[in-house]
Amino acid sequence: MNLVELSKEISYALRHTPWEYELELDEQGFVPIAQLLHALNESGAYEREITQADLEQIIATSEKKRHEIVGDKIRTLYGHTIPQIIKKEPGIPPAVLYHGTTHKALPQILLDGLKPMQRQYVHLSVDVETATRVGKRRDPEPIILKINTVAAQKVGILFFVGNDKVWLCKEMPKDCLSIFTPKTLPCNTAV
Ligand code: HQG
Repeated sequence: MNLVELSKEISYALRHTPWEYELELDEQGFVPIAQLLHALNESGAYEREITQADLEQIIATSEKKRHEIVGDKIRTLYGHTIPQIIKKEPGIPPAVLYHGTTHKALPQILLDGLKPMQRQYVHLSVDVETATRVGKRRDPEPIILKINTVAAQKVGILFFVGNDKVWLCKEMPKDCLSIFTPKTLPCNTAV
């Protein structure tokens, strides 16, 4: 069983096209596990029946916490593009967050700030490493933006919890971001 492919299909269904699977998300993005399993198994795309244990294994072994099971329901934690806005839990983020983006997008971002584009929320990372991984999906040498979340909250930006590495917001004004350049030590510095 290819759990990566299965995880991708679940993200596809729960982030982008629940109607293709005859699923209806509740306001926090949850669907009954039984309904999701029924839809996945009905397609006949998998070599054997998908079970709740497979879903649990995906969540336990994935390098990113994309999905969450609570009781008899499952949801995808971020990345939604469906018209129905998923309600996320508000929270106070770390003082600094990061966003990995492309050289191509940078001029527009410096003019307009960060926008959700196709998704419901702007996605921000808790560390440079995660932001770099996000940015590398589209640019081999991504630009890393540093987000001053204290300044953002002062101008009324609300933050929402994605997962342990991802925070969400509706937009990020340009005045709250700067280009992050890692500090490099002069080559004669003793370490
Ligand atoms: C850029 C994946 C022009 C933005 C990742 C990004 C993440 C602008 C792109 C999650 C802009 C949108 C989300 C503006 C933002 N003008 N471009 N004003 N504002 N952009 O994919 O953050 O692996 O929707 O910089 O790891 O890249 O699928 O967002 O380059 O956590 O679980 O517009 O999706 O998670 O791209 O990625 P996306 P993202 P998974």
